[in-house]
Amino acid sequence: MSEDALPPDTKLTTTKQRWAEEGRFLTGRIARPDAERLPPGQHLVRDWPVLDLGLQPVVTRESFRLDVTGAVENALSLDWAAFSALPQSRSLSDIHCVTTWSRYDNTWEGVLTRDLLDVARPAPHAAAVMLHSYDGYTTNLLLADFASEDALIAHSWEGRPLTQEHGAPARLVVPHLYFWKSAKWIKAIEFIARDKAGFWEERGYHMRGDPWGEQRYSDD
Ligand SMILES: Nc1nc2c(c(=O)[nH]1)N[C@H]1C(S)=C(S)[C@@H](COP(=O)(O)O)O[C@H]1N2
Ligand SMILES: [Mo]
Repeated sequence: MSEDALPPDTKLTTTKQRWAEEGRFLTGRIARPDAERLPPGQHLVRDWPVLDLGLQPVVTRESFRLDVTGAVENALSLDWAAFSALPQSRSLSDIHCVTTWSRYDNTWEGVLTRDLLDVARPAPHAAAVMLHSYDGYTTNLLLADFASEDALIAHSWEGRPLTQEHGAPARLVVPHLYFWKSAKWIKAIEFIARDKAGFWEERGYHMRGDPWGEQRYSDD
């Protein structure tokens, strides 16, 4: 697909890139989700912070399109009606942001990635996905992570439609990875044969981003 113009460097963008270079917030501890609900180096918040590149695109349900492209047998271009016609599910999960805040018990509603995969049918050589958003943001996921049972393309949070700042009309939610993998204002899901770096992954953040393994930054 055509490349969007990348948003300009903002203060937060430059700061977060520096944290990756310095290895900020690493505790060196190991934790497992079954033993410890709060991953190492995280603290709990009750509100829901907004984090993005500073551009919050206005995407209405009327203008929304979600394209499913690349290594799939059945490429899709879903408008809002087609997206809403897919099976709808609810899931409860925690958020863990690499900037160290976590928020428990978020109720999401939307389309499970597994239900989308049933329709799109990834080709045998598909190994990863690149998510593309309306603000020019990208982030990558291994197919197995994208397909995890609680991952979904969410349109609602706590029973209400997502607000614009949190990614309306639809965003990805992949609860078992740091929240930068959960692309807001989702525009396209591109299936690819080899994992490659998205926006933050190119800027020093980890390719996978498992909070319990404290995979904040890339090793090199
Ligand atoms: N399209 C888009 N998605 C994005 C981002 C972004 O800048 N653009 N930022 C990521 C980061 S770093 C985080 S922590 C979460 C924040 O989501 P929230 O603002 O709903 O808390 O969105 C992720 N998804
Ligand atoms: Mo983040």
